[in-house]
Amino acid sequence: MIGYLFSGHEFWSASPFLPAESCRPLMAHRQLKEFANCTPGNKTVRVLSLLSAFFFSAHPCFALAQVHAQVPNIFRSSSTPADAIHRLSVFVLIITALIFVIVFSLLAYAVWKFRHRAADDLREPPQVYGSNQIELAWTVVPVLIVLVLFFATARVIYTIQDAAPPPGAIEVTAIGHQFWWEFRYPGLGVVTANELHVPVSAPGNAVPTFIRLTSADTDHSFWVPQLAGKTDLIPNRLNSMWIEPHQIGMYVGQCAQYCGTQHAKMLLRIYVDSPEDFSKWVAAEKQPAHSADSVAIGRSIFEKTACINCHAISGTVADGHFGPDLTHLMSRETIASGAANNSHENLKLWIHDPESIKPGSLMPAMNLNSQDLEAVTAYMESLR
Ligand code: HEC
Ligand SMILES: [Cu+2]
Repeated sequence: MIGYLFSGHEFWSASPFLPAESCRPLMAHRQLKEFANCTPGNKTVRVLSLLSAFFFSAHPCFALAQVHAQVPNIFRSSSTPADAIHRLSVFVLIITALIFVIVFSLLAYAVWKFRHRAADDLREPPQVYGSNQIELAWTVVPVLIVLVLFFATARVIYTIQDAAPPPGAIEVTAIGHQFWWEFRYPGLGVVTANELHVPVSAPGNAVPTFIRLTSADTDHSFWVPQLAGKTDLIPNRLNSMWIEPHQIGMYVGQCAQYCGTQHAKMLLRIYVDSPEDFSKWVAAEKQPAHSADSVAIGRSIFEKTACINCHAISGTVADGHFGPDLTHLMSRETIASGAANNSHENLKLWIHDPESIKPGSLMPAMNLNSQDLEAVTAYMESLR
């Protein structure tokens, strides 16, 4: 059990990131029974360990989602603030583990050494009152330990929160929506959703990304464990945080503050690109929407339907901001905030009936007939 907790794997695995074949829905009934039979101890202990085994093996799967097999991991930090938090947590863990070992050894020693013996005369042992030495020792030592933990934590909090953006830092505004993320790069003129791209920060050429966070509706929380701690997105308030990733790759996270029905399907992906890839991505995102004649029918249906009240596509009349910007929809690997892969089938299913992918999503089913649905999907797929 302890192993499970500290592997940081099972517990944090956000299933939509796992390929279907690695899905292990729930520990099979038979396995649970075997587990119960091989667990020693009385009934209560058995029931408790059974429950915890069940809880930690729970692994809900969504057949629709088959993307990267990466899972967030709080023990594999890959960014300056996350490294500092990780070092601090190991430090705290070592100190508390030492206290645990010392206290439990003394306790075990006392229980053994002073156990009841047949020859005991049953008199009270000597009672010690008012020993300044003992009382000072058990007051001062814990106070010192708490002070050490307090200052170590305060130092990390201050170094992270007081960091000023160096020249050349990337600036992003993240806006939480029920149940998706809006990302704006005010300095670069880019607007996107759910999948954040940032450049890698190499030693000697630090390019951190500073993120200002707010919300359009309820409270959300931005959490990518490998890159930084959690920061809440609160309406009418601007919070801030930063990341400085050292390794190219894709990092996953999720909304860490219950924000409504689909909170669990409000997933985050951060793509840490090489500087060249990042510039290429920015250049492509700045382009207005690609417009091909072959999808003119789909485009006109899109523009004559309520879609344009909620979605923006640059270079067209669509200028809604209730839903994600669709200008470069196809540059994203997932749709609906990581709830499904961005494939032809999923896009069509989403436009036909968002509830089937994300029950409770705030996009209504638009009831297009099958011809129109096909045309609008083709238009969406032209938005590269
Ligand atoms: C009432 C507002 C509203 C209308 C009308 C609407 N949408 Fe949406 N749409 C949303 C919201 C909100 C989301 C994000 C849902 C989520 O992820 O929880 C969304 C998500 C999407 C996505 C996925 C985008 C992404 O990157 O995740 C696509 C594609 C999409 N809508 C297409 C359409 C099309 C096509 C129409 C018209 C037929 C349409 N929408 C009509 C609100 C709307
Ligand atoms: Cu949320």
